[in-house]
Amino acid sequence: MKGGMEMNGGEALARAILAHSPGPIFGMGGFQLLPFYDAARRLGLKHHLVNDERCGAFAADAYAKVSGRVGLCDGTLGPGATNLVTGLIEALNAGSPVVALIGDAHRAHAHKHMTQEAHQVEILRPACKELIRIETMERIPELVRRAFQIATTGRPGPVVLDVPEDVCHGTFTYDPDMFSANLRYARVPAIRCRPERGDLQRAVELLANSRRPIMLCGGGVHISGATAEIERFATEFLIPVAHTMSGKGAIACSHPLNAGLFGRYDRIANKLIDQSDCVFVVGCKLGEIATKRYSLGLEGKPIVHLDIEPDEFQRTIERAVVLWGDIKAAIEDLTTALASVLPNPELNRLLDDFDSSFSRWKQRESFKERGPLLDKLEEVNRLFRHVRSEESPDEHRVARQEREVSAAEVARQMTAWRKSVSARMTSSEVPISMSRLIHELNEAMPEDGILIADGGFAAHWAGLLYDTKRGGRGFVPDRGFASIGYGLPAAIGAKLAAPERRVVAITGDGGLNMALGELETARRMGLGFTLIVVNNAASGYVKALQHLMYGKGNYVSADLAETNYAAVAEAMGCQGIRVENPNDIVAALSTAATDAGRPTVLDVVVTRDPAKMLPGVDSRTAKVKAGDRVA
Ligand SMILES: Cc1ncc(C[n+]2csc(CCOP(=O)(O)OP(=O)(O)O)c2C)c(N)n1
Ligand SMILES: [Mg+2]
Repeated sequence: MKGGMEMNGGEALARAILAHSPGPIFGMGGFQLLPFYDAARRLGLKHHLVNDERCGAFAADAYAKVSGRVGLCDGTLGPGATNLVTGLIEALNAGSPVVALIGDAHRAHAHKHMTQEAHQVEILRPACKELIRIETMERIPELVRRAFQIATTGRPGPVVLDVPEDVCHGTFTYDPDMFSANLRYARVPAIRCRPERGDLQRAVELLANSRRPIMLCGGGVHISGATAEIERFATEFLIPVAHTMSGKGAIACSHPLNAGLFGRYDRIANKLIDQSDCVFVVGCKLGEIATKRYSLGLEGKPIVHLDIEPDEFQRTIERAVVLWGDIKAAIEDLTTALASVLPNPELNRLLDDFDSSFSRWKQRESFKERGPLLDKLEEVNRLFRHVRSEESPDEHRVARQEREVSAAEVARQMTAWRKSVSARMTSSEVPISMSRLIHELNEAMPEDGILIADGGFAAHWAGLLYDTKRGGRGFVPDRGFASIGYGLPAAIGAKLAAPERRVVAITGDGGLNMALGELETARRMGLGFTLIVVNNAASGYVKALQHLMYGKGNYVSADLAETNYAAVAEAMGCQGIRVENPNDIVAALSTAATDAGRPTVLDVVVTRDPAKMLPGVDSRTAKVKAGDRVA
């Protein structure tokens, strides 16, 4: 081959990845992939050692969620590879574009009890969107391209590249042209597709005639980058927006049409759904929590369901008009199509104005004398009235008027709800209440701040009460798999994805115990984020459920040792601040913000009373009644 480049497989992997203008890689080495790490060093690929590969996958997932770019992670043969499973399933269920590289056994010796050998391909295959085993050195560039393409198209997801030791260590002569890449596949959504026209028309009919529609938005909105379009659509057609934990930020929480979280815990949204006459589900899987275990009362309502993944249609709701396509593209189309059938309020206002001014003018003496001019104007006005009735058939006009009234109700109800809980949100109780903590976060977070939430009840409290101040993914929970242990590694990924933005993570003490080693990673990397530990000395959600189901005192494997995580953080070279009094939260948050070169752990001592741990009644343990405590 003329001008061929001889190199080992590890270097070919590194060059093929580099061609995609990649972000950081999180992983832990082993013998099989050594040539890859060496090439990464030589070629300037940013590789960061983590202390647990699962955390590397979490960091890659959060990097992808925040940046929209492919998150990268790796692990060695066997335990390194199997440690990735939990993080990969988060990315799979959440639709995050991730590419994971794993070493595998030398094919000359596989199946002879090679050290660390396992059936890793079989173990990982159901944990990812696609697993590609690289069997020939020549195909490394092609299969890396394939991995990026699969990760970023359709519903994005994680792709595993399984690389046998001999493929990574062997050498081959490559044509330099083989290391090309289409950068479209470096981020999501790589390709947008639009719903079919007939389906769009059916959706328009349902929405145009609805008087109390509501949108239910999930994380798909963020994957598509559709928040600006959602806000415009909701505002133009007066549709309230409720959201899941992952869908928070579909429109800003502070927007007057934002109805907050719906599902297991809500403020006003579940009631609005009950009262609605048309539900528009957008990029939302309608899973257990979103539907209060499939009891949200959607049956029998006209439903429009928009998703990039057709498998989601008819999974939870039998009958719906389906819009199969990219959310941003579909909402654009829907906005145009609805505008063409619905009254144009601006035009109607103009025509109404003319009509009433004209009625007044005609009474004037000076006008009465001018017969022919008056006749002409009379004719113009008749024409305008005709345009107006064509423009807005009666039923559409009435529907819009009712939508105006019900849309205005949303902000009023939300204000009333906030008032009803304001005493709890500002409570001075010690130990600190979760509502007070989130209230202070709401005050302190900048408009472009990012709040990461761990899988325990931190996510439920923050999902319910944290208010984003602008549209977009400002709240990053791991609701794909809801594993605990996500908060700290996800803060690492998020900070690398958006170094200029304030990153705060909120985690349980149990969740932090699971990932504690990554404090060392974050300090080594010099990352200035804030980690709030909700310190209840308990596996709190589990303890609260045991309390509800088996009664006071009947807890098992629910308590953790009292630990001072501020001291732990200091011992690990980070800044640590212990917060026992709610009045100290503000100062602690601002001290944390000033340390740009290392993480700060805010060890916040919260309630130890299992009756107060959950933000509301979990419908799995008791029937939710009107007037139950929420927040
Ligand atoms: C890996 C994993 N194991 C178990 C669970 C079940 N689980 C949900 S919440 C929770 C309690 C976690 O304790 P902590 O992190 O301290 O959060 P808290 O509820 O106390 O705020 C557990 C064990 C889980 N989500 N993930
Ligand atoms: Mg806890």
